[in-house]
Amino acid sequence: MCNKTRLFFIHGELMNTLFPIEPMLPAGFYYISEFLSESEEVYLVNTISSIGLHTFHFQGYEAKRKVASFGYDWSFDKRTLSKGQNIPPVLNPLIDKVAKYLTVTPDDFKEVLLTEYPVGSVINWHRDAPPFDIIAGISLLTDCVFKLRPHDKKKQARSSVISLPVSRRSLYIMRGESRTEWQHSIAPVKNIRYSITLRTLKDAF
Ligand SMILES: O=C(O)CCC(=O)C(=O)O
Repeated sequence: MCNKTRLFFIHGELMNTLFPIEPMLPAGFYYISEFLSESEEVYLVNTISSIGLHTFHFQGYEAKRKVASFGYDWSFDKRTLSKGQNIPPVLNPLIDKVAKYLTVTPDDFKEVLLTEYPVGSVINWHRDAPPFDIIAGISLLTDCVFKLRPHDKKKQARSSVISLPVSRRSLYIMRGESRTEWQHSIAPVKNIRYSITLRTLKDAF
């Protein structure tokens, strides 16, 4: 279920070493530290600050985090996918960079979600929305603890939780088993954190 080998990228190539490391990550989960330069981070933080985010609501509950969604938006309440506002062109340099890294086309990213986590806020355990395929997450402003646990309740135990330190300016990728068989959450953040989540759509949607 887990990659028992170390995964890292050299010049965009995914490499495996023979040496197991902790934490072991679910299959399909990749983490790339320092994906962005400091100046790219400043550009994106200024961009997000200039875009109006709104409080996230879920089943009548108001979360502390704020969001803005562009492209296709999944409503967790209605369980429907709808076309929202166009993706702002100011985000194109980031989308191009992530697309190049993953060898997909920029247009494959059909949703961009901007999220602001105020101090102490979280995202609770969940699997990503069903219509999406590849999830690419960029972290800005502060580090966080990104947690993964099996989706199957029978496999959930304290010992099955993986806690991965995720640094500002990093990129994580979730696809395959890490999307379907695992849930993820983010522990309360110590400082304000922004994230940018890029999503491709499954062929069926
Ligand atoms: O902020 C993040 O990196 C996680 C975002 C996430 O899990 C979500 O929007 O469903």
